[in-house]
Amino acid sequence: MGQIITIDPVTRIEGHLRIEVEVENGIVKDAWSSGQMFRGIEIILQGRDPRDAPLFVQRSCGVCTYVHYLSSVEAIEDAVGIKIPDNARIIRNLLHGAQFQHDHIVHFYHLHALDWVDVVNALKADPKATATLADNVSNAPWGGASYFKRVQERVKSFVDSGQLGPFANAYWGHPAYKLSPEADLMAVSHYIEALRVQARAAKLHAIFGAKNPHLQSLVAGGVTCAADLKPDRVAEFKYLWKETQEFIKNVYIPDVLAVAGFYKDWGAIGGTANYLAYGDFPQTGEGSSSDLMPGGVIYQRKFTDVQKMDDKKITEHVARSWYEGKKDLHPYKGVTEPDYSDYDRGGRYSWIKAPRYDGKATEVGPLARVLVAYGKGDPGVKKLVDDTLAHLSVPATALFSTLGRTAARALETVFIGNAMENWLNELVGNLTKGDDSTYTPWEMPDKGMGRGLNDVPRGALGHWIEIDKGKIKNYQYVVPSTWNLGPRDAKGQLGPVEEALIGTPIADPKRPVEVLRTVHSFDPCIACAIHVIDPNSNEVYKVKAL
Ligand code: NFE
Ligand code: MG
Repeated sequence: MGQIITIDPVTRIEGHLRIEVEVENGIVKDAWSSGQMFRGIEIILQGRDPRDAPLFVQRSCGVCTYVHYLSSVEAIEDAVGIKIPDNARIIRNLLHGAQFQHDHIVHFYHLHALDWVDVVNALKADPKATATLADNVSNAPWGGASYFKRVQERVKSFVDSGQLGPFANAYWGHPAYKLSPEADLMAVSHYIEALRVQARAAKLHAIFGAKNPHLQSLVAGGVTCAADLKPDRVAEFKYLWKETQEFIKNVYIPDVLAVAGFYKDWGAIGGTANYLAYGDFPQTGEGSSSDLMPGGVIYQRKFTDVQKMDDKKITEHVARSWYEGKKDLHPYKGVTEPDYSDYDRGGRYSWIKAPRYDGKATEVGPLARVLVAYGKGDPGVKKLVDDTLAHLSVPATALFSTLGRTAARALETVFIGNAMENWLNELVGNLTKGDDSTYTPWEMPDKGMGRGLNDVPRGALGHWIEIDKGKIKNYQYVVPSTWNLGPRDAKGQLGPVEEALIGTPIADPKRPVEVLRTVHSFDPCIACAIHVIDPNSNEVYKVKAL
């Protein structure tokens, strides 16, 4: 047995995740991903009016604040057989697009960048040389030697006072950090700017959704923001959208490319084999066949051979999770019966279930979506990906990696953000024609079964509902971070993040920044992945942030 490294909790994520790796001769040989909290939202829903579900499930998470709302409303619509008006589809796409813009900016700058950027090293930078570098790589609206000098002084005052705040407890000075001091200073300053940008981007949700987090304007049948479909509100949305999209194009994308240029070796580390996308952003009333980001499945990295996605092939395993039962079940038949035993690497070790598609562990998220769209030949995605590969001088195989996952997230942000302009124009066109319909009336049936499948910032999200006597009989959701961070299944097959970690080089087992790079590249959200915190868990598992 090699040496076991335990990271518990993994920080810069939502929820409680424990990652263990076994390292031998400086390489990860085995890995375990464990969700350390239990939530019983699915159990709380049983017996309630189905119209309660969207409001309850949305509270699963304050990060992807909108997506459970959307999927739950769509699951009811599917069960009842409701077709929503065109304007409702467009508004939902706009709110969903805004979620991507906001979420991916926050992920790159505030949750992931410090795995690649050494904040303390930025103190060694020459502000003038940093200004020249920033002019060369990005089109940021701020810059110049005096600007970078001020940022450097702020960082220095943090470091000198010993109060690093959000920059504390990192592995500064680790040999795996490769950026020049100037690139580090540029990235740190963009980290600070991105805090302001994300606060403004969050207002997009408030315009057509009343607030953020936890929007208020969706109901089964359509949307309720009819009073906001006015030129001034649309113009306000467009203004904020444009400001956000300009940051994405002029700062986020160039920063990802600049950082990636220092870490090309990560184009061969952290990949997985199978990928699943449900697809999203229906462009017409036809539904998923008109999705901007198409659905599909890729086996064994064969991205030129994208298979059709069939949600009947989804099951969830609990053989290695703290739930009763051993058999894998389709979400319509899913059972969530907690049964906690000790943490046992050879047995049950997580509150996360293990979803499988056609029996296989599949990665979901930006990389899966981009690979599916690329493999299906979408011209817009193809151009973005090919230009990026050419810019970095790396082959397409470099996509199957930690670097590929982080780059794919940036590329889809710009792609989806661009499409939002078309949706706004379409909305204005409908309103100008006099089509201001936003809701289809319906009645609650006695019985029904339905699902809402969406592709949300972290990946494929599905909600399944069974209605009986007008009440919720069963409700299950399978969430992106359940797919990506789930444990082994009944057959012993590893979950995607476990698979991705194997083969990772570790320079210093006491400071495993390399493990964090791959784990963070999935943008884990354990609040979502496990659907009331176990008050004992923090006592049972002492924090071992090695
Ligand atoms: Ni709590 Fe979420 C997204 C969902 S989880 S962040 O995106 O669903 O993986
Ligand atoms: Mg959808």
